[in-house]
Amino acid sequence: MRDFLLRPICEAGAGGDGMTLAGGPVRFHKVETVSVNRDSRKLPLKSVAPDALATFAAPRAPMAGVAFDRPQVMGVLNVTPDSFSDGRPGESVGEAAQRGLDMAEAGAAFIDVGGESTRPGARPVSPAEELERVLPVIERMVASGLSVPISIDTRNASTARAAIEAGAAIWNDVSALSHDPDSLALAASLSCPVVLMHAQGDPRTMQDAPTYRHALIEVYAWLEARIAACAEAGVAPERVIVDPGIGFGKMGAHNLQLLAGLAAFHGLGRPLMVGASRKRFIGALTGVDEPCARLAGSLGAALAAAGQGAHILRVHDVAETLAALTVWSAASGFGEERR
Ligand code: 8Y4
Repeated sequence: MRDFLLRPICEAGAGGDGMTLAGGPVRFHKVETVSVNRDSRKLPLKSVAPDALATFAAPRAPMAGVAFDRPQVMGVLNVTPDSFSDGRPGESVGEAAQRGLDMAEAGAAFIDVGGESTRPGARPVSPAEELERVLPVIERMVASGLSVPISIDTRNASTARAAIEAGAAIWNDVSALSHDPDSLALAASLSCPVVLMHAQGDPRTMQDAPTYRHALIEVYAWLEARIAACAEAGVAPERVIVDPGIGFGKMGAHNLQLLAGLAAFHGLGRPLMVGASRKRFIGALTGVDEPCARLAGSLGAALAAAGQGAHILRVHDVAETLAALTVWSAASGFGEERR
């Protein structure tokens, strides 16, 4: 198992020298070593292997037509009647679809539709029930001319297949195609991007004292191995988006280590997605029990992730996150572009 990583040290507004980080607005001028048992060291770029630097710096190709030259926002559209954070009991298909259209109008680059609550301790719903929730909403948004790609948040191959047939463009799987034995083969038969997210354990038990020797190194190594396993099964790495899975089998300190070390994941050479919005570690840091009241803390997490070159921020509050990114970008001297 890997016990060593490199992490680009990001300095917003540091000017035109150094290298661009993964094709985005952030630059880096040094790289730090991350190791399980040795102290971190800061290395000048001239003493880092050129191929490692090239992987950190290379622009990431667009996915589903969305460019990654700036942080993009993915709006969360939960259609779980029981979701404790933004579920709407009794909401109609039309109302749910309208929420998606509104998020696109507000500037979301993707809409992530999910019908199974994966919150800690949640009981799984059957794939049939999940599909019954998401499919009508996807069909309605497509029929209404939604202008941005839909991502389908599911661990089930049958749900993913039907959603993609109905027009979804990305498969977001919190089990990284490991939950359903049919998922790898289905993904191989498709041509859409897939989000491989790290989780330790399954949603029902994942928060029962998760442990790591070093969360950043272990999550990185796991994603690296998963990319290889997917490639073996016929899912080209070029279709993969990686995500460290904030809150999925992690204690507060693990989540913070992942966010603080986030730029290391650019070593995987893939677009990087992060979902911190409204999660429990934010509530714990800020003393806010109610998930809906965690906006301010969530914006802090979003800007921290953007500062380490995250390409996709999965958030509940699209307009607010975009406003924060606009000011962050302008105040960081990222130039003429709006963000
Ligand atoms: C309050 C509100 C507290 C929401 C917790 C939550 C991710 C994801 C989720 C993520 C990717 C959630 C489907 C969990 N999180 N997909 N999905 N990355 N790729 N919890 O971080 O939002 S659901």
